[in-house]
Amino acid sequence: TEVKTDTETFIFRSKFPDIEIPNDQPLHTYCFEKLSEIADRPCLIDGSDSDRMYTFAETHFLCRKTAAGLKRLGVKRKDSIMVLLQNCPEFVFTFMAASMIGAVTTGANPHCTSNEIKKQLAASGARIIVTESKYVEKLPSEGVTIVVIDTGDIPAGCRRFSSEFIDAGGDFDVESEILINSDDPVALPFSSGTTGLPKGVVLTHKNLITSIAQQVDGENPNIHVKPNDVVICVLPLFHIFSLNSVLLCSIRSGCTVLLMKKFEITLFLELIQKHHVSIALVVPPLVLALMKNPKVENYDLSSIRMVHCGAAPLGKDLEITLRERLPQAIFGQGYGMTEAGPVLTMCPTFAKHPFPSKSGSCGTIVRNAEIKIIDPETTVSLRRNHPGEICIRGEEIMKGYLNDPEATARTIDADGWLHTGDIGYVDDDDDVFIVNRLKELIKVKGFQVPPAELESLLIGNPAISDAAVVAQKDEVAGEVPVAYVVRSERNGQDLTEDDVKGFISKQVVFYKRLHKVYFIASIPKSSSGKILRRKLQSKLTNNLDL
Ligand code: 4UW
Repeated sequence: TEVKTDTETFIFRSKFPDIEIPNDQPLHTYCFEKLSEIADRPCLIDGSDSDRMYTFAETHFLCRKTAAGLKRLGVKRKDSIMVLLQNCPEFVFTFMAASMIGAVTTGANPHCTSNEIKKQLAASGARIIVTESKYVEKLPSEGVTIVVIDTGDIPAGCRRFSSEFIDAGGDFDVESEILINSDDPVALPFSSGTTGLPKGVVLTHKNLITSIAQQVDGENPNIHVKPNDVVICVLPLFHIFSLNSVLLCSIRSGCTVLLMKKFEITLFLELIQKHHVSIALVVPPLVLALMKNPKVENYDLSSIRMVHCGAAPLGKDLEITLRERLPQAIFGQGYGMTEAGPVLTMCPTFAKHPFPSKSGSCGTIVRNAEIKIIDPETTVSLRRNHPGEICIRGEEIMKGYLNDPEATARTIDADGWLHTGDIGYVDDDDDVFIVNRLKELIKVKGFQVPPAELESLLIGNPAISDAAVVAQKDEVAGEVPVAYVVRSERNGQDLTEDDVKGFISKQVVFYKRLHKVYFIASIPKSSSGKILRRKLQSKLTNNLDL
């Protein structure tokens, strides 16, 4: 529905009616609300550990034990802890335990380099890290308490998850021990937003409850998850897509989450067949891998009834192939952004009483939220069918960037609108289409690659006097980063493409590596010194000489 207000703002809302959202309680209380009714049902299955199963009662108990353990280690309300793990039950126990004691979890990618992890650690202020022995060498040797989940030998100075949290101490009284305000932070994912370096995104109990409810609550949930559903959790839990839409939405709905450490096609297919997986949440490169691999033919995937894709644009051909291969499944997209808590729009065909969705659309606006589309130049609000910057307002959007009021003010305006940096439009049926990205962010396999981060590393090389990083389209990854580099007159004459690529590879996680380096005489900039990315981007697309 389009409502024209006095100030000439066209506001778009969901085609589903708003619902009551109980967002004035702690996140864990909300997620486990039906615990007593579903205590004996399977909550987690560890697909990487001989399919070990944890019921809802066991999961809740182990979360409480972990909460008691974290408290013994001195973690207090509003403290941060870091989880540096691939998907595993201990990730879930630690996240929920932190919620129970009013602490905030920052999930980090274990593939990141030591420097990247230390930056996130410093920015988040976390003093406790839950990880695996093999990642300990990437961590500082002092000033932090390291808890490892391994059962074998562990590095000196580390504590063991099982003995520290599970086997030791008493239970934790969730109801009475710690007072949590619904505006307290509970998750701290990192995102570069529309510009600059990665920043901590403060998501509160209220934000996450609102977002989960917008997806799975109410008489006609936008995503109809049933208690006997099995949801495959292959996307990494340190990214908000998986944490929120896979894990937390499933716990709230009382269905089973099948955890996978990482995407490996044979195991993925085996697990789907064996556990009758009914819901798969995926990103476009995973769809591509599935559709291209002949092994898919050898497995029975008929249990899949819903495929939910997002985090990057999905090509039309891929969508068609997927629909052909899994004709029994409802296929649709969601559109998320870490700062938006994260879901802005969701496929209406996933609903209990569904609406049809259109190919290429990323769904309809979630309930209890408002979207407006503005002209990026004039900020004037636009009508239906006119592409412009997508802005969203609602109780699900982040409280702000951690310790960065300026970046927060650039992203959330005085009227509470979060500016996404994405270009899209709302059509006559309230379906949302994303057509472009205004912000500098590059998305590689759904992961964020902030150009500013690579540029600052490049400029740190004495053989480079200036640099700019932009996205290049890629069939497999969606986009990949490429660099324009100005050789330094004094030290850079012999600098080669491989030198530059190698210099970056050493310092960043694999998906941030440069795919191509173009040497250039100078970086085009505006009078205020901003890199003219569009100019470089169009040179790249049109293969123009520089
Ligand atoms: N089509 C085109 C899309 C799309 C897209 C995102 O890393 P972030 O900050 O966050 C995410 C979150 C994705 C997500 C979360 C929960 C959920 O249910 C869901 O449904 C599938 C998806 O990706 O990156 C945010 C940026 O990623 C782009 C867009 O530019 C956005 O600002 N993006 N989804 N369907 N582009």
